[in-house]
Amino acid sequence: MTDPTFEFSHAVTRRPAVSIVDGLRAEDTGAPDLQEMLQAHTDYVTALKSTGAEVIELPPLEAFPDAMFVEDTALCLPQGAILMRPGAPSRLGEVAEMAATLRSCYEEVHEISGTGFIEGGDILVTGREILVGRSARTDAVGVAELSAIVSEWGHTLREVFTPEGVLHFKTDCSLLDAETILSTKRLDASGCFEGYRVLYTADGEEAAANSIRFNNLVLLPAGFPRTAEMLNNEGYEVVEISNVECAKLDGGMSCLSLRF
Ligand code: CIR
Repeated sequence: MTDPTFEFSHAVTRRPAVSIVDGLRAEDTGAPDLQEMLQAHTDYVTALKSTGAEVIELPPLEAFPDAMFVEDTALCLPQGAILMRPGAPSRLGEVAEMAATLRSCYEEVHEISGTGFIEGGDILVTGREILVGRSARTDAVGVAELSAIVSEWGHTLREVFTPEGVLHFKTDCSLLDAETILSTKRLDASGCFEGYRVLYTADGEEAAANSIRFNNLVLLPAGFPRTAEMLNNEGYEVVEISNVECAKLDGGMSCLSLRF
């Protein structure tokens, strides 16, 4: 039996484009360096492949500076995929660019087609439910439309809230296994993970929360030694990937792939 929350045979990634310097960011801390970003992206893809998964590597999209953050364009579940409707206007067109790839992988592909907005970075799929954080990018109408689609497939969706000033719900948390979540203390304080086993990022290492469990590995942004040590002590196999350039655009480990 595979566990669909962290055992994956496929991932989709997209290489960064030259236009990445125009990517969205909450605060300008300087332009990302494309060469450094490409190196980190290669390391990321290599880590995914090292688990035996097939990685579909899509080419850069100059017209969409944030297109490398593919996670926001779709939700991939065992029953099918759902194309999202990003709340950032400059990112809406990324969805059509992802559609063909997902249609070639899945028999069933739905789309959020109403007036609401929802981005994949606000969605955490656990062993028992789908948590969706309302945020500046994800609204109640978008959440309701997704809820209707996934309930047809037998999933329970629970609406939660992304903390003020945090880009996405998963900026502050990630799934380690079906029942275990890596979270910042500030997000867990909202009570959204009651009943789960929660491991905290070390104080001052909140940016380590945007990690991914992918098969046998936990891909963790590099530079958070106390969180890495805690995860190692808990028995997880941690691979550290540089996130310096993506962090300038509020990106982390989860946003760089779709996993199914
Ligand atoms: C954005 O603001 O949309 C991008 N610069 C970063 C998106 C990160 N995506 C994610 O965490 N899922």
